[in-house]
Amino acid sequence: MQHLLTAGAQRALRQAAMIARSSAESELEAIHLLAALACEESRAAEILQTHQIELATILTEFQLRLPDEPMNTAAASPDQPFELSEALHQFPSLREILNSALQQASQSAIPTEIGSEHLLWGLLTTAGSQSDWLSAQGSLSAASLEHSINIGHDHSTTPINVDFAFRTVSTTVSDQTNTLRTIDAAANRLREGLRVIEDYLRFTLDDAHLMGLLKTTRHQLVDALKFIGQESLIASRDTLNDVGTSISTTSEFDRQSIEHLLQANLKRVQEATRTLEEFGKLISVEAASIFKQMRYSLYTLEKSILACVYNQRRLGNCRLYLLVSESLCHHGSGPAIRESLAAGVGIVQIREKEMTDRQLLEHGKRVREWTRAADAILIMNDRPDLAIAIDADGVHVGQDELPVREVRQIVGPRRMIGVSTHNIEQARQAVLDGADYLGVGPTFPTTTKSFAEHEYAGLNFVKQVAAEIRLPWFAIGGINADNLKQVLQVGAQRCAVSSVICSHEHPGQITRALLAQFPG
Ligand code: TZP
Repeated sequence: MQHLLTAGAQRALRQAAMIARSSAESELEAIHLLAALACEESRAAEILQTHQIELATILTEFQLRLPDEPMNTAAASPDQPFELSEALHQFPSLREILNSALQQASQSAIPTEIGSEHLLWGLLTTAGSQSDWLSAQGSLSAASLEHSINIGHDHSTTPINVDFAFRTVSTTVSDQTNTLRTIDAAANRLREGLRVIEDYLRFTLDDAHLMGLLKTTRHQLVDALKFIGQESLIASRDTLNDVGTSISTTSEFDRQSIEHLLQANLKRVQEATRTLEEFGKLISVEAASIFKQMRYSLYTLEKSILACVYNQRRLGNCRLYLLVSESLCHHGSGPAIRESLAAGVGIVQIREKEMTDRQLLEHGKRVREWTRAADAILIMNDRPDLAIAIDADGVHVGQDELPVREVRQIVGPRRMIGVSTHNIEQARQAVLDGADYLGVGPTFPTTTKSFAEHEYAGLNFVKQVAAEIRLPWFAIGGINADNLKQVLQVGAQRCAVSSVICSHEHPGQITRALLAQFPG
């Protein structure tokens, strides 16, 4: 029977021979292999790192030298499979280690090549004083190593919370290879798609928050693939004989806009995670479960990214948002609304705490007419039912009012939902919850609404949001013509005000004065 070594294991053996030579040793010994395993990019190196066993420590402890010339990796890992008998022939001094590695690899439930992790096992179980030294470092015992080795292959490890049944499927070696080939291709597709989306978030949307979430997805991919084994994926790759590489559809090259490109890649990564999840079930339940989580995270991310794009367009040049309360207005809310609309306010919010529902309905209908005539957006504070009744464009809720999910159930997909936020965590959460815009404040002390001490956010919060969130947002709270500049200076592009316009003798005049301070 043939026993093959993975490319990583082959490289480690060759590297060990080079280390022995540069350390002027006549015979290749276990310590050289240990150093080689620690400097390779391999599962063994990962396991050693997990146990805080560093290459530098090994070199010092055993007085070894790395070769001056880096190893020629092409020559070191030829495409040719490398058989155990050949390794035994070339490295007779490692016979015991290789035999023990073979025994460990043969215990796997699925056909497994001898990998670097199995060589490490061989070392730990046969190499006398070196294995004592290894165990004395970190917490690397035979039991913990066996656990690490089997984590990628053994389906009976600690059960994890997945809601699909997993069966150990007995497959042929050829099925195994094709499964790994499929996973390798889907992982590449996913990695590439994620990169395109990340570049969009970085260079077009400039959204650090969503970019951070996407990066987490990329790290999840790395974690999931550890359960499958990077070396087996590479070994099963056969791009030259992949019939899919020569087939391309016209739609693949048809990208009409940057948003179209974005959407195509969002779909691409979701499809890739589904393939990974399905085929992953044949190899590792842990990996399949991570792929599933990734797919759901990508759905949420898609929604949040597209909400940013869509609402940026919807709110376009709306820089100034007016919250109107009858009680604040000198000459009644009607003149305040009409004059400020004429002067260029882009959004009006009805914020009445003292009107009955009947009064609100009548008042709301009038404001709807004025805002419609001015081509401005109308928002109802806190009342999704009344927002629908007066055909407002949306509803605004605070942290203690109905959550976005419930409001969405009432107002449907098209009306906007604004959410008040008082710290960066609330702002990030509102983006993921599906808000269409945010209120960010209070920026300065205000008497229009009372806040608990801990809710006072200040300019610093505005600055934080400016640095990472691109869903449209309005700085709010105590903003007037004297302090607006400071708000714009820390990065706000939109502001919401109430008393400064409502209580002004000439609402149109102060509106113009505020708008004149916005750039461009
Ligand atoms: N939410 C945060 S601050 C605020 C609200 C409703 C009041 C804004 O009013 P003003 O008069 O502009 O301070």
